[in-house]
Amino acid sequence: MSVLSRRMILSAGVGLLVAPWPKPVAGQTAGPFTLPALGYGFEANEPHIDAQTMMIHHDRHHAAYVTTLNAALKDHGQLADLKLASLLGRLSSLPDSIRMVVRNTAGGHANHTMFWQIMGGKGGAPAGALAAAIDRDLGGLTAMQTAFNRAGVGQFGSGWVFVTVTNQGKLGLTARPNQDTPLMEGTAVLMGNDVWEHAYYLKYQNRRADYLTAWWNVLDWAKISARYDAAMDGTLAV
Ligand code: MN3
Repeated sequence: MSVLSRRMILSAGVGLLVAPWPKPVAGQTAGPFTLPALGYGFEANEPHIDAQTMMIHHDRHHAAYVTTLNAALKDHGQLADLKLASLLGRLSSLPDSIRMVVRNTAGGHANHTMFWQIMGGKGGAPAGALAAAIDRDLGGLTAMQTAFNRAGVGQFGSGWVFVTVTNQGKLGLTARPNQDTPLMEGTAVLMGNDVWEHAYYLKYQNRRADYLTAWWNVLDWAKISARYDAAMDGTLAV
């Protein structure tokens, strides 16, 4: 372990207890990426996702991805200038020394940024163009939910389930391990669920299927519709 990474971990451990994240490491530039605000309270997704899970997940897990990503990029100024999706789209061209850490942390940053955006709602059903696309491409909301939940249960170990969207508005369903994302293949993400144990273990323990089922109750379909429109406008960031 390098001196820098050991320092980061020590700093991170202290930061968990006493300070909001991200906590800059002495002598290190702040880096180009920042932890986005949730946009709602930690309790907003109760009772389906508990406030403690939301706090740990956002303030610790996501914050750590951002801190580690910025540290990895700090000596690679030209990469640090890239937008997150562009960085994820060119992993194969990155230096060997940082490719894996960027894959994991930039992926984690993109995935969680999307994840917070689409929650904080009351579930229900999509409307308008998005509802029509779900009917056309994924067999309707109920069929989509069934296939999505099945993919989530079937994802071995940690990972994500995603609904992808093309710039013509065509939807697809896919799962990825770890913090991988379809953005790594240049494919936009409409929405997705985190099936890492840290996303659900405090409340659901090993019952991932129950978490996947409950998650639909906290979605904000207006936000997801806005992402759908942005994907077709070419303005969807991650
Ligand atoms: Mn997570």
